[in-house]
Amino acid sequence: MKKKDLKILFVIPSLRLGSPTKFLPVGIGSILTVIKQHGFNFDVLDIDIHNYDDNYVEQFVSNNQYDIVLTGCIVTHYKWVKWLTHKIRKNYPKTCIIVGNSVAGSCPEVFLRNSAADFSVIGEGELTCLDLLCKLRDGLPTNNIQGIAFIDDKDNFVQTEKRIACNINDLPMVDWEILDVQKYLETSDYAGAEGLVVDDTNPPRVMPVSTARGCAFKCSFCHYVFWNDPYRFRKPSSVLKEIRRNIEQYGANYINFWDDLSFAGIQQAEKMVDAILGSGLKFNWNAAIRVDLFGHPRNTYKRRREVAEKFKRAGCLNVGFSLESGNQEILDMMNKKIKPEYFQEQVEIMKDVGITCSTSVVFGYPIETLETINQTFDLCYNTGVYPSIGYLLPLPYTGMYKWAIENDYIKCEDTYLDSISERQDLCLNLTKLEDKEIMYAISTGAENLNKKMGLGLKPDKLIKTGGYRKHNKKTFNNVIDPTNIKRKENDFSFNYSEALFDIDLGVEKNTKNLSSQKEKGKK
Ligand code: B12
Ligand code: SF4
Repeated sequence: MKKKDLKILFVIPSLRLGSPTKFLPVGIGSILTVIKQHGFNFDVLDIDIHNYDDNYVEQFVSNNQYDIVLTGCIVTHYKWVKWLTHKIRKNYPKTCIIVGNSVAGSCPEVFLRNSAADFSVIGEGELTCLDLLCKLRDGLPTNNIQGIAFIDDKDNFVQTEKRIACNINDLPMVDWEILDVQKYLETSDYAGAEGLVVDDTNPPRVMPVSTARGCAFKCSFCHYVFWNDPYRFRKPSSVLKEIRRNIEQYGANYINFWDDLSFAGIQQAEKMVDAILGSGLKFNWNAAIRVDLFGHPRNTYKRRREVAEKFKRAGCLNVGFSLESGNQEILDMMNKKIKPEYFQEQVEIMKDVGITCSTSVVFGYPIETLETINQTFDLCYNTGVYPSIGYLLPLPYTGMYKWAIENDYIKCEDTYLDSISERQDLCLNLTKLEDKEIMYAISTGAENLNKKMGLGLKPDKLIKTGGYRKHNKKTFNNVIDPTNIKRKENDFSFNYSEALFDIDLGVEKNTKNLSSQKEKGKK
């Protein structure tokens, strides 16, 4: 393609079109920052923040020709991304289409064979994307670029050597000016800011910061793009530099640590909170941890409690950690490497120091029974935490996806991936229970928990299952013509955001918290 001034378009998809809460896209934002620093010019079609519907997108890609179009998102948006690539290809056969993130990287062959994309970028995107754009601009061979996959001239699937993970401290902080950052800030007011006390003098200004990449664990239902890279975390000084910028330039007062795992150990965590305390910066924040951080007896109770207190003093308002199941056998099958007791102890410590807890549970492992479902609800009740409830959603590259294929639950991967929505929908039932039985047990358990905890959640807020009827096909062998996909067949209307953020998270109500603010705003 050798061309000095490539015409490049980045498309930012919307996972939840029309959602009142928007999240700054950290992954694409980081790629755009690196590409810009290396002198590339590009346009951005930000579907998410502008809520462009499919007609608009279709018109846009039909009326505007580009040499290269790039996009990427989570694999649950597989069908839509396929649709987009085919729309581009239909109008402009020579446009090079590059797709990253798990939609392309966790199932590269299925994706490349069914979409109209030319390249899948696998794993970390910044350097691979830069390498690819430079080679395309200079007309150099692309088949030896690390971290990509493509279908060659002989129709063979080719996956190149893996790219070694970069040093995340060397990456530039995301340049949010590339996007409509003000609009994002206006619509991300409450994005994940659990526990934030807001009043007229302190309006929420929430921004994400990525402090770590990947996770030190490999649970059998999980996949993250940095799966094959070692767990890495940024130096506190680098994280704080970005937070200072966000406070000074954007007036941020709440930072979401947008990580799979913000802290793998107590020492790492303590170093970060000490640095926050020493920085003099005043902001609130939340982080993603595991139940073993403050719940595992490998550190004394006293030490765990001391570090938790420091968290609070450093401005932490909420930590997210997943119980997943109250049944040890299921936890073992998940490869979670935790015990339900850790959860109990961690919740106790966090509540003691005044930090709220968000947790999630996954129902639907093959050995799930009515009894194990109750065990999970009982544990939530005993600890006083209302969880984000979800079903096991086997996603590509996970142990449970492999299991579902081997056990004939997924017959055609492409059709299955077209059908999936979110974990709040029962997309594939791997248990011995009937669909109705498991759904009833879960909604009853949720309702009981709601009553026992006196939360007053309305039935539609207990768990969102609206998509079930649309996605309850048991066998996925109904192949869809990829050139003629209608978005509404798989409508990704938001639900998880509501399920997560609209509820009282089992927090002591000594302050005016977000849920009540939001309710007030609605009235
Ligand atoms: C923020 C977030 C969300 C936001 C997304 C909003 C947004 N605009 O970003 C919301 C809340 C909407 C969300 C929803 C869900 N999420 Co989420 N989310 C995250 C979270 C916490 C941070 C994402 C992030 O910023 N990562 C940091 C950046 C640096 O990484 P990245 O985005 O992956 O980008 C890199 C690469 O992917 C690649 N890349 C990305 N884009 C592009 C584009 C191009 C062109 C190229 C070349 C490369 C490329 O390069 C980037 C830099 O290296 C991650 C956990 C995590 N740390 O990744 C989970 C995570 C991505 N989510 C996950 C899941 C499961 C979900 C849900 C499916 C949960 C559910 N309810 O069922 C839903 C999906 C909703 C839907 N409708 O489809 C999983 C992904 C599973 C998978 N197989 O992909 C993750 C990894 C969490 C986990 N460990 O389970 N999520
Ligand atoms: S579920 Fe959590 S702990 Fe398990 S691999 Fe995924 S991010 Fe890590």
